[in-house]
Amino acid sequence: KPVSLIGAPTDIGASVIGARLGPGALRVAGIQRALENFGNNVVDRGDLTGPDNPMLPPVDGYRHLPEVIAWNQTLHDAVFAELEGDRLPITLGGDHCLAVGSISAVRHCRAAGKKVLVLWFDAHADFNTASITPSGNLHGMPVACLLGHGPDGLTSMAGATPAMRHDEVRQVGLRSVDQGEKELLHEVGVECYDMRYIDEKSMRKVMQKALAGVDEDTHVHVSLDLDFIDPVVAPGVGTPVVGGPTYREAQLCMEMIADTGQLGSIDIVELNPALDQRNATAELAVDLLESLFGKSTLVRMQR
Ligand code: DIR
Ligand code: MN
Ligand code: MN
Ligand code: MN
Repeated sequence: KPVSLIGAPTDIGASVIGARLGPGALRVAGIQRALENFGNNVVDRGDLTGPDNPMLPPVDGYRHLPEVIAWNQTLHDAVFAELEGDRLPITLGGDHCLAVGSISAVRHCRAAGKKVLVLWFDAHADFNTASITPSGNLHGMPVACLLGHGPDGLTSMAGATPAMRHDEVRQVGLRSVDQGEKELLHEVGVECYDMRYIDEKSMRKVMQKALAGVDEDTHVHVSLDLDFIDPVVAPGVGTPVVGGPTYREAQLCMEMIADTGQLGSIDIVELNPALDQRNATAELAVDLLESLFGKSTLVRMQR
């Protein structure tokens, strides 16, 4: 499938600023050339535009809700257009609130009646709501919004509300979940693989479970929050959490997704170049994308 890069330079939902620089850093790390080297047709659509970050305190439990809605509507429309053109969109964030727009577009466009599986790689569950959030930051809420727990402007973007059923999302890498969020996650029944589970079962087992049921009729969406990876390897993020997956564990996730052949769309989010070390986290993101698109060391038999 031809690939489209869509820059969404904003930190409107984040706790610290800097993620607005993410698309530029990914381009500097050679994202387009890396994907082209795998024989992909890649078009860079450039950067979307939207409201500046006014850096205001929360209002009724949300920071910057109107601005977050505006960015997500714009991104939704851009991702939707690529999907309708039978292309594979990669959203270059930007903070993780943007996944509301991109994933709503995946649901909205599924004209083919495909099944959808969202693989959410993150240290955080991003399952807060206005009443339980400790921060008001909307990058901590996109999964809740997609499952229908959120403000109208963010839960209705896919046309149908909720955009996703709880069993269409699987979370990998969790190690920082707020108390209220932990309870809501359990109540709603989202399939989560936290770091303890990964340690006890291995990443291979986790990904076998996370990918269970994927067939030729499934659209797999990868939402990769770069704070998923251990901050020793991926320091360029706004909310690092110690005790994350290694480089190889993260790469294995991507390799196993590539093996399914069902990758349909991607978010690369929460890259904060202002906090990075010599663009290492952007370069890591490009490495992981190469693996997602099938880079492998040797010629391999499947399984
Ligand atoms: C925290 C941090 N759970 C919050 N969330 C982050 O503010 O809701 N998500 N950093 O990526
Ligand atoms: Mn996140
Ligand atoms: Mn996170
Ligand atoms: Mn159920």
